[in-house]
Amino acid sequence: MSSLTTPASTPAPASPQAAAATSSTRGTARQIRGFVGGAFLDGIRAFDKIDPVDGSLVGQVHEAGPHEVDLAVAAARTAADGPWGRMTTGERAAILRRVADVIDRRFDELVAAEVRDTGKPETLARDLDVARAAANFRAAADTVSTAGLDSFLTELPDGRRALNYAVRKPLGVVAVIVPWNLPLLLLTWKLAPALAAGNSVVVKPSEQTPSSATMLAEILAEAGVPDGVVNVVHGFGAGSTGELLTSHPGIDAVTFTGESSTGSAIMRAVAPRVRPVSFELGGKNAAVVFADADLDAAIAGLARSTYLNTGQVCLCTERIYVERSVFDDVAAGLTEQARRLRLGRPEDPATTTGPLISHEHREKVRAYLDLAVAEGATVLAGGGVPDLGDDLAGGSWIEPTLWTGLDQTHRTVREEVFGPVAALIPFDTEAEAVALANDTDYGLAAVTWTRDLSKGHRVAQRMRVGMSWVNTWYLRDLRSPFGGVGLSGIGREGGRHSLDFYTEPTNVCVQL
Ligand code: NAD
Ligand code: 6OD
Repeated sequence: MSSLTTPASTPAPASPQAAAATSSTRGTARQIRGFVGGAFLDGIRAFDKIDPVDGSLVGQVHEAGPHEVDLAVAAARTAADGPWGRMTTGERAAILRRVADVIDRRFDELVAAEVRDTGKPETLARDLDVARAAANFRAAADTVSTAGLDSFLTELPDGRRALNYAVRKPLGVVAVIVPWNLPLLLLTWKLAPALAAGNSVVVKPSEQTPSSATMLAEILAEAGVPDGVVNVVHGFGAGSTGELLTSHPGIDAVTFTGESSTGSAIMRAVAPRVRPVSFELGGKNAAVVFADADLDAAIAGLARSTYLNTGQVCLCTERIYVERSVFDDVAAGLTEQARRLRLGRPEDPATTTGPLISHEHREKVRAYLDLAVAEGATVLAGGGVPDLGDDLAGGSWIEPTLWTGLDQTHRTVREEVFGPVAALIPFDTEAEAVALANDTDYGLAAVTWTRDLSKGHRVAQRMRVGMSWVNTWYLRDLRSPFGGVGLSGIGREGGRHSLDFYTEPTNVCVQL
């Protein structure tokens, strides 16, 4: 980490035009600052953000220290006690829809920011990340506009009658801590419903992907979200900004997406003050392919669920169980698909697959590739670091990889890799397939491929996961519950499930 000393906590102009100049340039390096109380904020130091495509410098990120985190929480508290939480849901929903409109208008800028930070193909950033950011705000506006109150008319045997109704109140100040794989998508997935419910927030984006969060703060201000309602602090996790935030006494709840071990650390941080948490954590997701499946569709679906975003989606498949009679067909088809993926620069429309997020993450994934071979894997595709020429030699590239020859005893079948890798394992019966898929400490997502719909429903329901797909993957309604069991998380978000987390009901009982 290179460090750059800057004056701590210097507020910068709040107008979007002035702010854009202040947030984006100083000298030659782009400066990525925090955003607190409606103004940009310098950090205690700055660290380099490196482009995973070629190792070039993206910019310098201002790390928030204790004072900056205090300022952010104080700004959020002031805003939480202000007009935002007292607005009608209709007024807040209208502002959130304006946010979605501004995202649409600044779509290309957001795509560019997301691509610079992650190296993902531009087409993916357009079709998935930024499109979903706007959709998240519209969905949250719809949900809050149509949410009713719980109400019960109570009639007791002694003749007394009472009307119960539960009003939903915001939690107050919510810490929103998000990872680097789908930075804007995952931030807005949490931020939009938190705001719709009337909360103020302090956002801590990943140190790997700071840019789109700072840009979003400008967009929210432009759309009319009052100052202090959304604050962004940048920095690292343990021993840095993330830990300062989650252990801060002014935080009323934490919503977090990231590694399971980080979830444990956050639980410990909030335990003394018993704050609610919503956790979307890691996974070691299974797909089950029955012999009666449409194999072409299954192979194409498996290629997508294994390799999308270079395997860096929490829902990605890393274990593929295939009925023995079609095992060789699926292995051959998926090997061909993996080898056809095209690694390259994000702006090239032919690119299907970007780099991993960082050299550090590549070292982790590469260690699993080596471990798989040591554990006895046969490598059908990939297995190492590609040579993409001098131009991309500084990037954190890895080959899309496929293994056979592994089983449940191997670490590579039990531990989350979070890269473009999967193990193919044969099975003989439906019961065995379900048992293998459920043989994990995680429990986020599963996919079943079959033409037999009864079997599809049956197996999907028996998967010990939060999300179970049949003959598709990642397709879903944003109102559906999203989350995991076991090491994959606590709670559900999406539609009314998000409102349930981001609000605290107060029941009012009136004797009639
Ligand atoms: P991570 O847990 O390392 O970091 C996530 C965020 O937490 C970052 O902003 C980081 O700075 C912060 N952080 C780290 N340690 C912290 C601490 N002690 N206190 C407070 N904040 C801390 O995860 P990552 O490497 O950024 O993301 C990859 C992981 O996220 C994978 O395990 C993946 O499965 C998981 N993930 C899960 C979902 C889901 O919906 N279940 C979605 C995306 C990613
Ligand atoms: O699509 C979503 O809403 C969502 N939360 C996706 C999570 C992906 C994990 O990497």
